[in-house]
Amino acid sequence: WPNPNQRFNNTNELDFSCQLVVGLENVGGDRAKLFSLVKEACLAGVTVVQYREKGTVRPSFLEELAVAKVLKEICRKTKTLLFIDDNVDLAIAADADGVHVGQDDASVQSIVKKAPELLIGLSISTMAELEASQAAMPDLAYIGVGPVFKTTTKKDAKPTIGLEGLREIKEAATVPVVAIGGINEERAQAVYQHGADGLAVISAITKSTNIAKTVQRLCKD
Ligand code: TZP
Ligand code: MG
Repeated sequence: WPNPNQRFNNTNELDFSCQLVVGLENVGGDRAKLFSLVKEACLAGVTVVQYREKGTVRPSFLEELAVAKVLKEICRKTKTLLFIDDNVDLAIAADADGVHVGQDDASVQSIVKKAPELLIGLSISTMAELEASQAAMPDLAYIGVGPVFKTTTKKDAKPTIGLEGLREIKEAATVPVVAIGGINEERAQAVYQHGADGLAVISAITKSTNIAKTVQRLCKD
């Protein structure tokens, strides 16, 4: 893959194979639990952590910044990439590695202009969205594709695309494809077999009773 960003001069450092997406709402608002969970997941081999606050009660910018800075410190120790969902200013302030945006968030062009050092991930749910995003591809580190399966974690999730939808998007994609939505240990193999370069999960890890084992089973080696 071409290196979308000068921050990392070695493209081998960019491993988008195994992403934990998580925020306080996924751990009952418990900061200590969030930090211990992320630490355990990083030690177990997660390659990207995406800090995502989407709860009905949104923490303030400063609260999110305090959390993000701790996450950055945890990720730094295991050389895990830290992405921030949506919030470019937070990603800059926390010195995160990247930002993940959806179709309705800041445009890729505006992020590149504002923070050229940030890696960018973009959510794609349909072939039409992929086609509409062609101009942005050279600036993207990866695309998050899904929901592949039904998810109960994201309330406003788009319709599921299934494994065949994933394969169709993968075949047309020119950047790494990270599958998301309802992925668990049992489904991970099928997701890779349908072309995914990596996967991203919330509940498979946040609800796991054995994070090390779960990450081993989820993540391609
Ligand atoms: N985007 C598409 S589905 C989803 C997001 C953030 C939620 C994934 O959560 P889970 O628990 O892995 O299905
Ligand atoms: Mg978003």
